[in-house]
Amino acid sequence: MSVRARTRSLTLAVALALVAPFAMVAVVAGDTVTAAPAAAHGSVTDPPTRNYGCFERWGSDHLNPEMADLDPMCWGAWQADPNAMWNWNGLYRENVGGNHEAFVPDGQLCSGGRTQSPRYDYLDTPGEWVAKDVPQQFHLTLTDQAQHGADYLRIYVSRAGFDPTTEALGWDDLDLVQETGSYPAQGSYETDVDLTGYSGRAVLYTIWQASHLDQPYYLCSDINITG
Ligand SMILES: [Cu+2]
Repeated sequence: MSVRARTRSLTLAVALALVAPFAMVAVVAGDTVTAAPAAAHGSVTDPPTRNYGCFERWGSDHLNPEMADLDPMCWGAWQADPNAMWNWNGLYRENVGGNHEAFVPDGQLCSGGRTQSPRYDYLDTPGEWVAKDVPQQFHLTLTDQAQHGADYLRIYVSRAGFDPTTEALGWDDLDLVQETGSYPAQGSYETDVDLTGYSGRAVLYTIWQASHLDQPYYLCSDINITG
């Protein structure tokens, strides 16, 4: 077993050990739908969320020292807590009752209000997150490994003047651009997004309200709107 593989196995073992008690609590509470593996949830994979993007670019190369120069925010995130990337699909809260703004404070939107702290906390850090170039109209894909279903996807974009390299995202930085209807349980939920009137560096913020229980996901994707 290579050093990298061993590190990864240990990381996964730690992650499972941490998650298992929560899964048991959920079962005791009478929830019968949490039988899916703890690691199987989902995220916006295109345009990729901060932690999914890091996983996609560096997951098989996360010990490469060049990451610090080539992708400094991912490097910082790996140093802070590698499980933010291994568990790119687990950035959720539970029992929010739709009151997202009450549970997720300004400055903590990309960590879902520091859910499972400190795992995802670094994702709130302003900086040179790698941004994907997108046209003003594009297709968003949310990958759902657990097939939870979706009550809705609520999609926001940061306003002109918001600079994700120097500011942590707050609710008043966002414009709501779309709320979808529900989706049946399946492997991905896709929608067209229209950002006519917006340009340049921005954060796309997606709330995925899963259907199997009250389990919303809070997902920051860095984009550069062209055209
Ligand atoms: Cu889930």
